Amino acid sequence: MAAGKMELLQTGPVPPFVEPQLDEHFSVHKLHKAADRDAFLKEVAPKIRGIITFGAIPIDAALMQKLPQLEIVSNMGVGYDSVDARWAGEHGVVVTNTPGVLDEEVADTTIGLLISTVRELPQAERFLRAGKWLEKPYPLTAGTLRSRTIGIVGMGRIGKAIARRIEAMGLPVVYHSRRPAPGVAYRHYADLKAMARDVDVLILIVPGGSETKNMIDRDVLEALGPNGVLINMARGSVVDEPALIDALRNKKILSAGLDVYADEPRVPKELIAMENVVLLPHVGSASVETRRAMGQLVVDNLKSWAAGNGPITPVPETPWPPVEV
Ligand code: 8YV
Repeated sequence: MAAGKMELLQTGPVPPFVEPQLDEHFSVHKLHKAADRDAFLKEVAPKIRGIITFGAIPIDAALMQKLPQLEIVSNMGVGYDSVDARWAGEHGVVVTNTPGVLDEEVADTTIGLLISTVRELPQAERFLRAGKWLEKPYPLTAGTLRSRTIGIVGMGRIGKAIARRIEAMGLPVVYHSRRPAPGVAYRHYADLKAMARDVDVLILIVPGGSETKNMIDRDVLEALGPNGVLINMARGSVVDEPALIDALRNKKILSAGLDVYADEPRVPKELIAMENVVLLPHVGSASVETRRAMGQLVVDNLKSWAAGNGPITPVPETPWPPVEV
């Protein structure tokens, strides 16, 4: 371990291509590998200047408070709801995420999940593999994308990339967000329930966290209606999961395609038992190419910081250069 390298705390496994770069430039302490995490943390805490995180364990005030030299938290992912960025901002700690490099990949996955869910492609594939096609054709699907209007919840970079694809498929797009997105011509709904009433598909691509927690509740699902399809590419916390299970079970909506869950990687057994859902294991951005680009941005943020050049992609709660209040 060379002296003078910036000391980092790593809180979960990194993709293999990130590891050599981290080891070359930093002295990395792997919390997730420690047998006794409390003892490990106590020992390394005084020298930790940066955290590298993937969302699996919360980077909250309680953890950050234990690290007196902490300067930067670099999150691998565009969503950073597992980091208390507000606390970080108030205590002079910079948080970075990985925007931009995963937009198209996540948008591609969203369209795949949408079509899979509406046209039951995974179910049809299971049918073939089980040898059932020899007996009869796969039943006609109740769902079709034709004649549907798509309501996107969240119109950030990924929301726009999804909307572009849906437009190309010949389907009308509307959206809900707190404020109308500048330069976006699709119809904006300030009221989520009103949009749910008017559309046949809801695609969720909003940040997680307290502001969006359970925003898809029983009322929104009822407004979506018995022909409705829910696609969640955002965070499990955005959906009231028991209400969703109830809506699917009682045919209050037609089907759901989910990439994210409230308590990942644990998926409710009720969902696993259902046929009118398509369940992905949080793979929105999970290709080698995109994860490489995300990993590179994590490393580059930390390298830039260590070189005294500030962060490359700070989150809005921790602007750079810092704004004096
Ligand atoms: C990652 C994501 O799976 O970017 C995000 O917000 O959800 C995903 O791309 C996650 O961050 C773990 O690295």
